[in-house]
Amino acid sequence: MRIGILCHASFGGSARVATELAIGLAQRQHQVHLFSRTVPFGQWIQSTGVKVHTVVPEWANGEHPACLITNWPSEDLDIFIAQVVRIVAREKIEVLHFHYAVPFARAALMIQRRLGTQAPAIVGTLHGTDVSVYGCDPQIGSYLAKILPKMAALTTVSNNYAQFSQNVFQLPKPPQVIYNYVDLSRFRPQENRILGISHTKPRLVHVSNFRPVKNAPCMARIFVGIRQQMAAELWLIGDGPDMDQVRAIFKENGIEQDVHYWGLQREVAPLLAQTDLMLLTSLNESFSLVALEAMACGVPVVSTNVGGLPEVVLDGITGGHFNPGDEARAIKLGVDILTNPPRQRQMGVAARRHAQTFDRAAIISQYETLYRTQRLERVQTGMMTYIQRQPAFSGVGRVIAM
Ligand code: GMT
Repeated sequence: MRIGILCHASFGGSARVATELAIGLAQRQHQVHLFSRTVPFGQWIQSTGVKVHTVVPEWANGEHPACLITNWPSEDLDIFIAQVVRIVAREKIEVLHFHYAVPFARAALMIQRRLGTQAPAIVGTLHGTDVSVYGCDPQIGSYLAKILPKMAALTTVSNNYAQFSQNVFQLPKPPQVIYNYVDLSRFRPQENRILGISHTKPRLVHVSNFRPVKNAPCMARIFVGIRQQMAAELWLIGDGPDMDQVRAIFKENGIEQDVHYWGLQREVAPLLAQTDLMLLTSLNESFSLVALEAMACGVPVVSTNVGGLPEVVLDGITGGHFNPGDEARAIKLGVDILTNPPRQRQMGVAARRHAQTFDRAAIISQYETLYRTQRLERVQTGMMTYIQRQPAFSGVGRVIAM
């Protein structure tokens, strides 16, 4: 098939899901065009077979790679839409799939209008704060509620978010659930690693863009609480606006020497595989790609029980849940797991096993099936429109349509 994918360029989950999907589809011999405002993650591996089209050249991109840029300058959006229209028409792209509703739902509607009957089937995937933040904004939310039902199909990344999205946008039916996925050959447990052997102290890890929705200061206070009960170290991967507050908490409590800052990392798999427990404190998560990636590396996860997280982290099996802000519970969970190596290992094995249900190949096949269904429906609709427009067949067309 000839497929177009619209996505953000940031280090966030929706961009990683979209770009991995593009690469996976190209590996299956589909012709794939990826459209983004700037080059995803600041670089693109040419050998992937995916054709990348951007609006802003890398040298002119002054944005922080961890930032999700949703309020594009109108000029950029206009150029983006014109570029997609031109390439969709030239390459006869059959399915266009956008990831994250802002600004792509609006762009998709403009593209649909420009191309008219030549427009491809348009699929949209709702990823997270496009629903929980923008969807709940009175102005933007009501606009999205009007245009999202005009798409051929909508998907989202967890059952929880399918219900949430339907409620927020008053959709006639919930979006189809196609989970996020993980490459189990890249994210895998480190061979022969036994807690406490490969490194002297139990090692926790937190990965995020340190934005308020991740509640990173709460994560810092939980680590302080764990450190008051046991020796441990913490790896922080990623960067963002709340990092200064996180550093200050460690400094105030005199445990800076136990924290290692890795900053933004393109490849987190080898780091995750060297840790013993992931700690996530999000106030909302449609899914949490980092939780899945840690589990694929055999690392249990202690996380808040919000959004789609309980579908990824199984409470008491692959880690533990706590209510947002319940730091005492989180501290207890962390200490109980890290002071019991057999339980930590048992949870790690269960985490790897559960991660296998989100295998990359199986999930990409679900997107392929969706595209084929939507392409077929588009052809049938096109044929019906053609038949109904022919004077000789107008009566017959009506009968068939019935
Ligand atoms: O929604 C966001 O704030 C950013 C978005 C992204 O692009 O990283 O994250 C969302 O999409 C990811 C991929 O589907 C999910 O794993 C994250 O849980 C989700 N973030 C939130 O819901 C806060």
